[in-house]
Amino acid sequence: MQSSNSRIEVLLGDITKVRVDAIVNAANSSLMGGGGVDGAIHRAGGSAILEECKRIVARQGGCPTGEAVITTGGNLPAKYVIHTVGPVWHGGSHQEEEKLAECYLNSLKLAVANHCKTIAFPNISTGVYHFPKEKAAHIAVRTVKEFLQKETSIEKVIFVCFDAENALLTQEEINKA
Ligand code: AR6
Repeated sequence: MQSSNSRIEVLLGDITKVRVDAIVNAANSSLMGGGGVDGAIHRAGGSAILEECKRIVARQGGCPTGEAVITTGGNLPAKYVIHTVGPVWHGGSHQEEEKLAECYLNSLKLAVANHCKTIAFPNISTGVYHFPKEKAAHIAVRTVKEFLQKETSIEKVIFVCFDAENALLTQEEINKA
């Protein structure tokens, strides 16, 4: 089996352009779209994504922080979008770190349940939600590495970073033993 590190990559760029089985969206609980990567995904993927989000909300209500739901990728090169809701950073004493780890874990579980072999993540919560980037990179990479050690069906996890600082921090975490 390939080591978990060889199945993790960093890419500097736009996640809406990445051809994988599933891309992850840093959404909010309403699932009704927003700014940042959420806005970019809905713009590029078209109305089919929002229509499916509306059906999910009608069924279960919104998506709580740390949880994830899956929709079509619409017009995106990715087959699916996994929408997860990151924590807003409130100083670190409101379970922000646990919730961020749950985002990655629940997204990966949903990917496996939907037979996805390749998945791309943005740097969840590090934009509008102001989670410190270094801490977020540590949690993201640790959670993915631990998951890949147990789950062999995922062939590739790509961290698609929109800024050089996140790309560097994420790569540094991957390089750690
Ligand atoms: N591809 C990859 N990463 C991107 C892209 C893109 N096209 N666009 C932005 N990023 P944010 P959050 C990066 O603010 O902090 C939304 O309004 C961005 O540089 O998108 O989890 C939602 O609706 C940053 O590193 O998400 C929520 O209300 C990362 O994606 C709220 O923002 C996350 O930044 C969620 O806030």
